[in-house]
Amino acid sequence: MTLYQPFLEYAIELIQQRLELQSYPIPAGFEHKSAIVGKGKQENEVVTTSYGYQSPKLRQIRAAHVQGGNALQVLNFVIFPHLNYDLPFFGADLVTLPGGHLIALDMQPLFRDDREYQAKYSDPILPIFETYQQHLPWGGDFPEEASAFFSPAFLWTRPKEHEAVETHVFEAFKAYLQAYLDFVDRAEPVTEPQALAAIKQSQLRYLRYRAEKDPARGMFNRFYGSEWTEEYIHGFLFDLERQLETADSV
Ligand code: DBV
Repeated sequence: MTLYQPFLEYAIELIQQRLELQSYPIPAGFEHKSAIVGKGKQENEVVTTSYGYQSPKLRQIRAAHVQGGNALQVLNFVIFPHLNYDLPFFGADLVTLPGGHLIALDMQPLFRDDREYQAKYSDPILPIFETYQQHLPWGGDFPEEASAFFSPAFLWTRPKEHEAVETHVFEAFKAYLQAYLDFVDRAEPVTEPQALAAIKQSQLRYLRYRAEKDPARGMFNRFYGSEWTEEYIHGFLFDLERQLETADSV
């Protein structure tokens, strides 16, 4: 059972159609990682596969796909725009664990409390959000400090039924990604130095939060050890700081 494989295939096909796509380098040893976990009947192979792309406006489009049997399926798919665009992040965290499904889908704003920014990048998504929220009610508690990073169109839900993931969640994922690519089509480069500095600060704030609080850290530590995990997080999943240290343009 590979619940999120169709999501991944859809996303890759769509970005290939709509963007001038190039691959994004994945550090050696991180494209494919597997481990045997559990004992006896519980024994399972857990495979993590990584995907990376880039386009003229998008610095990194990347996915981590974790497959470890029926009760362990994760697709974390994030798009990080180049620092000279005010585009939000596309963020999808699709998680199936023994306890159930946990779905987070959003266009995560750079400037959440800026009304003009909201009008540009959140308001247009609200009708899409409302369409799917009818079937996918609010998922309840989530870390208070994370709320600063989500938009009013944050779809956060814990569907009880497997089928809801294959239908409503999949449709919502497609609609959000299409709408995101519409934003990308229209985005114009930012040139004003103050605006550029604000974008960089906001991207770094987001990135540091996600790297520091990555909810998958515990899971990856258990499967693959902490050395691999930290390198995966800082060297691939949330790599902006590293890139700023080494590259002259990002
Ligand atoms: N989450 C990631 C990456 C993952 C991943 C890179 C590759 O950012 C998986 C894997 N998310 C993942 C797993 C869990 C969650 C949970 C395995 C379950 C952890 C567990 O229960 O042990 C949205 N993801 C979550 C939660 C939230 C998100 C709110 C619940 C965490 C909790 O209750 O503590 N997406 C996540 C998030 C941000 C985001 C926190 C912040 C900006 O964009």
